[in-house]
Amino acid sequence: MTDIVLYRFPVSGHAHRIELFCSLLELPVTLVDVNLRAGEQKKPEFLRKNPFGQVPVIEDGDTTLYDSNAILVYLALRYDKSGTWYPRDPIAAARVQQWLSVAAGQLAAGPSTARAVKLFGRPYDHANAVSVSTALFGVLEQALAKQKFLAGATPTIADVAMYTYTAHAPEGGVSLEPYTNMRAWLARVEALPGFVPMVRSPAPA
Ligand SMILES: N[C@@H](CCC(=O)N[C@@H](CS)C(=O)NCC(=O)O)C(=O)O
Repeated sequence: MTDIVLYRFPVSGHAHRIELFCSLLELPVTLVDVNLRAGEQKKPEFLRKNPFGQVPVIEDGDTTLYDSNAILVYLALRYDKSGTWYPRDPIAAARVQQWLSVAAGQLAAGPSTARAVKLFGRPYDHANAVSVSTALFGVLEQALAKQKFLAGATPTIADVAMYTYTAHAPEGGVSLEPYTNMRAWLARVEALPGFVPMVRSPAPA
């Protein structure tokens, strides 16, 4: 199989989702860094790959795809022979989709936004992002009291989508200390064969 090309930024959690999932599936990947600080993602050649001017983008043969969750769905349906990472059963698939929506919703508006303020000086409302994070983590903590992974007993792309910005929440000033079940789940994801971490950034003082 020829390498999948992943356009990413090393501290982008959205892009890390894809690097992580490719590694879990043992898919060969060529990483191409897009310098977000220099605005490379808004240049015409990159906008042709993703009109929203964001990473991640993948190229797999003739196919170009953007949006991290769409890419996770594609990779699972195309390459996961076990069929477990994105189950085909209607109810099981919907349980995964619920968390993909949370990843694009509360996880992006909460921990990801809080981190963007602290690490990159983005002009967002940090207090609001922390409050969204606290509400989200309350729900996650309860969900993980009942099961090992977000959509059931085995890992799915829901866990991949939710992992990175949850694990890196302290970089945005959101502590994981109060959440025992969540920290145990993060450790379970980190113990999966093929797990690769995203580079850590210093937590704010
Ligand atoms: N919904 C998109 C969000 C991707 C996203 O927010 N990417 C950020 C990096 S984490 C980005 O490229 N930001 C640069 C910009 O918006 O100019 C996805 O899931 O892929």
